[in-house]
Amino acid sequence: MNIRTVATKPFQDQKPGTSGLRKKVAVFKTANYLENFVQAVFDTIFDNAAAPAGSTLVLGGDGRYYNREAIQIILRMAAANGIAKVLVGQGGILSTPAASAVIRKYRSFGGLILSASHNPGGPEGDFGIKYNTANGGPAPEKITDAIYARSRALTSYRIAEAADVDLDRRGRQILGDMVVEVIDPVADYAELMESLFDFAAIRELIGGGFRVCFDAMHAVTGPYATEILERRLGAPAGTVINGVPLPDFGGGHPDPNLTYADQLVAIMYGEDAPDFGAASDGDGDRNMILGRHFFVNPSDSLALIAANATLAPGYAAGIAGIARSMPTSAAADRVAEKLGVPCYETPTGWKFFGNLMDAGKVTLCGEESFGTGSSHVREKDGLWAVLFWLNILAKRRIPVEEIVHRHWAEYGRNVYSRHDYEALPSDVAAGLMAHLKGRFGDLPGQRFGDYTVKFCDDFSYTDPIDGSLSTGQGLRVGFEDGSRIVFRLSGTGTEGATLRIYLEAFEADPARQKVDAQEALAVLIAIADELSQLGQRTGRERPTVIT
Ligand code: VG1
Ligand code: CO
Repeated sequence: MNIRTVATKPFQDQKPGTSGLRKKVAVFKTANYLENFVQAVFDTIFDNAAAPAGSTLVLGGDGRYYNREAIQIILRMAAANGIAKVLVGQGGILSTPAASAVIRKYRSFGGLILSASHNPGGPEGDFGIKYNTANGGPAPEKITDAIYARSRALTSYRIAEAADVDLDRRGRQILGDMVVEVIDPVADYAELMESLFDFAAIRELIGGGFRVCFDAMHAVTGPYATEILERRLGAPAGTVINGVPLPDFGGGHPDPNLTYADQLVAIMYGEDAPDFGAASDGDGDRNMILGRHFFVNPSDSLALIAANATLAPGYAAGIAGIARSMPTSAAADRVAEKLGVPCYETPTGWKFFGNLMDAGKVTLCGEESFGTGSSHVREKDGLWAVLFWLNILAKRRIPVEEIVHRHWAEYGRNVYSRHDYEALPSDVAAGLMAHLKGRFGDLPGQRFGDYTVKFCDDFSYTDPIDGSLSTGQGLRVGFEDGSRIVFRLSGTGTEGATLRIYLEAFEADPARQKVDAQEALAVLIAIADELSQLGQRTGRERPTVIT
């Protein structure tokens, strides 16, 4: 095998964000850009030496534009860095949760997942890359920091001279001294789902006329959902819409929320709506759950799955604990309390859940951003959440809306909303955060109408397993009655800055729970504006996306 050592210079901006390195495709296509990051990963995990004998890497992505080209480059670099074997999804496809499952099942040392998740794709869109460790989860900050440091010191990378691998042909191929095994991207994942959920009960539910609509948004879950929902669970053809993955996601924004999944929303709020609707994102780790004319808030979904977990065979013995990201509502905390299990509050991003799951402290994890998952893998998992809901519905046989209403009546409702202000000038966003933080000394005790500030802080987290400290994770303003507002800057955007404002209030009275969240939160929304000088500083009259 011929290996070339190519001289290179460090890039300044290869710091991984909330979920790996995400940039415009044009940036990734800059000479040596992808190569530098990949070499920095290999140098970090192999300690600047060749890979240990017998190492297996998992490789795949969400099928977006530049996926195949990037895979060919990474395969040649893997061979040049002494990796013995790469498992790559056919067509270059592996959803993020499927990649996690494959890493775990085949005891690989880790994986490279190519995705910018819910960000748009295509030549003008975004691309991304993320390193996951042997537990199947995103590398913890310790490792991503080391990768970044290494990328800043890099002077060369290694790449094999070899022909392209045929990504569409399943089975073994040889690249230099390395074996490339092109695998079915769906099979291992589907088998894992069958081991967790009562497929017979779901099949019976669907066979009885229960109607489902799943929107794959022309992203990676198409083949997974078609295999599982239509083939294995017997849902009629057409249950999965937008099921063919396209490099530009059909021009859409593969983000399963009420704004971007508008086709599904129209179906679920239309006449003759199906009983259950769901969507997933670019790389298959997010989920949106809808009932007929009804939206399930992701924070509620986590709580509800926890409360009903034992209905699914994989969780029949109960759950060890729950973890949620800080901005996620405290609905799950109430369920944990009732179940007598711990509930952990972590910073945003799935990488903070890995240690807790590895230590057996938690079974279920969730984020308000349409992310739910469990210790079956180490990523959030869109279709898993959909199947969990179908399993619950198959057992309880009441509509989605009724399940949520009964849950609120029993536990109280954490009325919740997130307002996103996308593509703000970075200095405006930074100025707003600095202004708000500057007020923190005076805020406690101040009254805003009926709301009195109880505390405010910049959230930081000490990992209970390895003691590592993460700071600057979001500005919190808590009120005496338990309501709160959180301000956070996104770590996944690629244009300017995205400000996220998370609003939460608690309603214990069932007679007042069935209200519109925006109405119920109107006063808090106004307080958020006043505290941060939002309108004045951004000139925006309304959020880009409301969830
Ligand atoms: C967003 C979400 C966060 C999620 C992350 C990755 O991050 O808020 O909860 O973990 O995306 O999700 P941020 O920093 O933009 O708020 V995925 O589906 O893009 O991998
Ligand atoms: Co995603």
